[in-house]
Amino acid sequence: MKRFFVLTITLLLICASSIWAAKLRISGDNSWVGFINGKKVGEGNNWQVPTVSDFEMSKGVAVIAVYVHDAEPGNAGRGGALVDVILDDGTYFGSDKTWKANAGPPIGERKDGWEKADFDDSSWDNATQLDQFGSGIWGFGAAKMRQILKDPDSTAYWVWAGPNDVEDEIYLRFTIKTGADTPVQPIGKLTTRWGKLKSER
Ligand SMILES: [Ca+2]
Repeated sequence: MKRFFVLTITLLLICASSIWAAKLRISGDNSWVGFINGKKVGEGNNWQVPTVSDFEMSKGVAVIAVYVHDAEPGNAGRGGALVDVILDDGTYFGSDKTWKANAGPPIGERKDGWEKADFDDSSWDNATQLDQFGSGIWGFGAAKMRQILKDPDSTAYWVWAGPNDVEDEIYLRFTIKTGADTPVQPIGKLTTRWGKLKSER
């Protein structure tokens, strides 16, 4: 009985430290493809209809990679990308000038593994930070977007790689890490995982 108790506590600690439930939300003007740790999770072509993808962060790490295409060449139209990630304890990460950004060829011609988790983005610039969600040139679409985003409201910024009246094919990356120093534990996910482990015994 004591041994079972120790095993239980050990499993709970492993789950509490390594598995996080999270949500990725993306909008792009005009179209986008989103990846988590190199795996494609969502794509869209109407910036007022963002994609929402639930995922699990094993080992507390996730690399978010997003491609956005602006359909109007050069200054004929302005590109924008709005991305955020919410962990199930409420921790929020929104696109801003700290995200990595890079302009390049259309996604079908890009073969350098830019979306992979282990890709080296250290040579990429920081993103150009544009309007915050709800304001600026995309502000009129916020009400429709909120019907899909629901809670929490986005506090992310529309971003781009370089000037958004010049570049039309852009790539974004952001790495999320939760460590032992993260103050809040993912309680909801822990319960789910423990229930699954128990039923497998
Ligand atoms: Ca353009």
